[in-house]
Amino acid sequence: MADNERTLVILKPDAVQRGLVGELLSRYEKRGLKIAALKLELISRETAKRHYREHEHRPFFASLVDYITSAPSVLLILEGPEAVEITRATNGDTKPAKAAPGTIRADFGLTIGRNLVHASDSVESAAREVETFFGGGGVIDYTRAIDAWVVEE
Ligand code: 3AN
Repeated sequence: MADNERTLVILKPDAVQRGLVGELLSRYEKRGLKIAALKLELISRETAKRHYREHEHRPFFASLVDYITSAPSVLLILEGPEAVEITRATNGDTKPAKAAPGTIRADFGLTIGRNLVHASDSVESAAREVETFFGGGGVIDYTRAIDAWVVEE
């Protein structure tokens, strides 16, 4: 069986404002991923700049920080085998026009500037992002009764 991983997901302000939180959480849950942490938070500008620091010199950096801090986001940690890759595949391509049908960004999004969700792009980024958003606690280790029906031993 593949290694269990944890990944950090953000349901961005557009997802919350459009009333899509339940629908998007449901997609991850139906895929079999387990929620290890979950909270609603207005991301601070300082945290947003740190989270997106690799894009600091890109022309869209200021609007990206404005967008992610404009209203509350839902932050969560998903857990499961290959959770990093599986969650990004569930989200779809960064650009909604290129996202495959059936992915979140294709089914609910039109433009890159309102692409609804974020997920860590590697196990290393996930560890850093989990620390950024849940360093203060809130992650719970537990098993689900259905786990043996989702992942083979
Ligand atoms: P992903 O979120 O798919 O990992 P990244 O890390 O390349 O994509 O970009 C982070 C975020 O920056 C994207 N989710 C998107 O909101 C924004 N972004 C990326 N490229 C552009 C762009 N060319 N124009 C506007 N916003 C962008």
